[in-house]
Amino acid sequence: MAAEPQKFGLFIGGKWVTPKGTQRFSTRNPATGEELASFVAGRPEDVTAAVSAAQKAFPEWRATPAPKRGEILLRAAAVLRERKEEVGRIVTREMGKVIAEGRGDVQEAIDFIEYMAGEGRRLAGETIPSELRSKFCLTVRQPKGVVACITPWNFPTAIPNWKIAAALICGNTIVFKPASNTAYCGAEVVKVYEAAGVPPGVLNFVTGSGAIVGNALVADPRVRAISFTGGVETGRDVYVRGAQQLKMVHLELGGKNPEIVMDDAELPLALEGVLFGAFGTSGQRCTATSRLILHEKIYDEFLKMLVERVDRFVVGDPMDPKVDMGPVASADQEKKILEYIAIGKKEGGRLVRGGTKLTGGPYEKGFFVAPTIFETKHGSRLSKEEIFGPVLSVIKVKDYAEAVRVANDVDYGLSSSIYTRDVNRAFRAMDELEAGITYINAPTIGAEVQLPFGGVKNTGNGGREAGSAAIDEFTELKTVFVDFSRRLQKAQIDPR
Ligand code: UN1
Repeated sequence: MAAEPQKFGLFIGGKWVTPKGTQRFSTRNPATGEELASFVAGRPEDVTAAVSAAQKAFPEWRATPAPKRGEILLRAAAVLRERKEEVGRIVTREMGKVIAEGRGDVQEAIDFIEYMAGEGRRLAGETIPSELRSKFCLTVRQPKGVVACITPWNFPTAIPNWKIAAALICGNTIVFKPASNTAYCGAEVVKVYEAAGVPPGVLNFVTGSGAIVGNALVADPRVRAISFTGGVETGRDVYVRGAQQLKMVHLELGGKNPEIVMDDAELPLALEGVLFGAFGTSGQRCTATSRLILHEKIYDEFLKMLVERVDRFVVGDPMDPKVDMGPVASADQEKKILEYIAIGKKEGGRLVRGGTKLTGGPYEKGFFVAPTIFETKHGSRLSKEEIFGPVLSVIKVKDYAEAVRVANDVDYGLSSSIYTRDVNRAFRAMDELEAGITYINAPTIGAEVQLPFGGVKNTGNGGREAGSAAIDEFTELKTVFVDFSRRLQKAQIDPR
């Protein structure tokens, strides 16, 4: 039985509020069309109120010792662990990834919050020698102030937490805007921090469109940094607008991630890798394997193995543990993916499997696209543009050099993978693949929270999140010189 849709307000200054006269929007289950929850369509004045609350809370949060902030984070991790199953199911119901992945999304959030809680007892600066006598030099980390976290729908609890937990431990206060179609997950994340005792105004939550809420956040001069994960076009726009106010803009954008399978690869292992990489989360990961680059010697054999497995792939209700792949996240997603499939056909790719919307029976009310495999030529749009769906381009190459050339010849560089048993080649690939992440004998997905995450080229603007890099994202480094010589010493000028 469908539960009564919940109604959420905004979370501003420690209170759930529904400002007068607001309009609402709802999120729906992409597998069934069921309405899940409704939210306030935030307006610029709501953003102003949220930023004011964050600004007001900042001095006290900044002054709270980082280990104390860490204790609150640890409580948040405990609350989320307690609620893992419940929130994992909300993830699956709201964005359609299969339930094992819904739980994984939440686990990634828990892992990261715990990792950042520990950072409260580090937050390390450096001590560096002075060129002068009786002078001591060091760096300390200070929070940036009010920061905006703008997050996507594909990891609706993990990615918000990558940003929120890191920003909090560093002493920043936050306005968090989730993707509209996973606002329910976003609200649950906020409830976790509320239950953990984050003080009022430290974490604020404003739902609504990017055009209104996102833009108002970017425009507010009090917001000193913006951490954005999403599409390239929006990311570029946020970057340009942020630049006008010299804001720090952190971007995590698209990918066109290759899995290379060499002729000496362990083929069954590479097969498991590509299935998980290409069709996990219905291909809707920035790290999804969207290109399979096969050595010509194993091309026919591997493609046959792949097709046999895909033919047995179960697409359906993502809540059913026997299902391999759920729906795509929304009508917009479905439309875009089907458009790319049409492009693939038109430009002469050979459709090997899938290529259709699934209809009838369990698919009737949802957005289901069959797992799709195209044989493509490198250079075609399908082989170079991000699709963000269960569509895999297969490309034949004659040797390692060509594989790397093809792998690198795209506008993105997030993740990459090579399957080979040649250790020298594996190390070469580690060096030569143009990407922020390279996996050897493992798929392009599966990042762990204690390592930096991010990419090169159009995937971002040079920053990394997760790992200790997350601390760089959310702090200013202050350099301190302490002169205890009791005289004026002149660097570069005093006799050496
Ligand atoms: C993303 O798709 O934006 O490595 C994040 C992975 C996940 C995170 C993906 N742990 O695929």
